[in-house]
Amino acid sequence: MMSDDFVPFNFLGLPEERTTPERAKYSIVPVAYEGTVTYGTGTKHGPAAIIAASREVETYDVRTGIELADLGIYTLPEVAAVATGPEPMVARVEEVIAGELAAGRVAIMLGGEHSLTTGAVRAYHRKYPALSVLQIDAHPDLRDSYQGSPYSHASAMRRVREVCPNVTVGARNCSSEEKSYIDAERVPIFWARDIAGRDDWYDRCLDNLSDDVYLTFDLDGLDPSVMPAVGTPEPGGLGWYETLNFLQYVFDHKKVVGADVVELAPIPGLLYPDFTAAQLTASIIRMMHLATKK
Ligand SMILES: [Mn+2]
Repeated sequence: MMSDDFVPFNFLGLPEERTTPERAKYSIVPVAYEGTVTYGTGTKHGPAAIIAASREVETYDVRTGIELADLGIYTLPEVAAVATGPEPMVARVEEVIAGELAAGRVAIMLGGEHSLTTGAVRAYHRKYPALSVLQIDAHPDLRDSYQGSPYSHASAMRRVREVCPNVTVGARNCSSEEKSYIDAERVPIFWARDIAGRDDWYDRCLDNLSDDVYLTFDLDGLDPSVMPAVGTPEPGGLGWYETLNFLQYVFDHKKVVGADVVELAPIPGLLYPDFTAAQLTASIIRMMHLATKK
């Protein structure tokens, strides 16, 4: 029931008849979970903040002419946190995402902490056995375990690499243990410092990806001037257009089958990071839609 008295709480604030799951091609899966976060907390508030901000995003895009309200985007209710720990939580995410894929929708997960990505990748890998993962992140997240947990946010990619290959873009820092692993396993990492302001690394980066790509976007991959609302705002990250140009190149050359946007930790009273995360999510859906038109 729509009336002027209610603003729908879904991604982009779409009227109910535009968000029915039966007709949707895309689903937004909010997972409000931060079981292993250690420093700046609050990422469990990330999904709701992105959805709240998304209701102010212009659904029409002047550059492409795409009207997002016409695409069929359904927002799931928030996936409840599992209290028994990060491993069952990852399993829960895998189950929910697999259900979306079985229903024929492209699931876009909103986190929540980065450990959740493991569950989403497991579900996508079952549907796309040749999957590879593109990670945008300030950190490689390759610790074998962190503070006793192999399912820590700091171990997200280590678990993902047990499922399929990955490439990391925008990293600035890692531990010595991770560096040893990166060297021994030849993990492809495009460090922020080496790629800043350039595009001559795009093809080398894409050489490390299969045709079916899952994009995991840790918001701390962006520069803190663009995105301060993360647990560890490392200086020297990616700029806004730098990010969009690279992503467009990826969408032009690979089939991006799924994505997540994780680790927003909203700062009370500071709206632009939430809005930036919402715009990034909208841009990813727009690029996915454009790619299917080709
Ligand atoms: Mn991360």
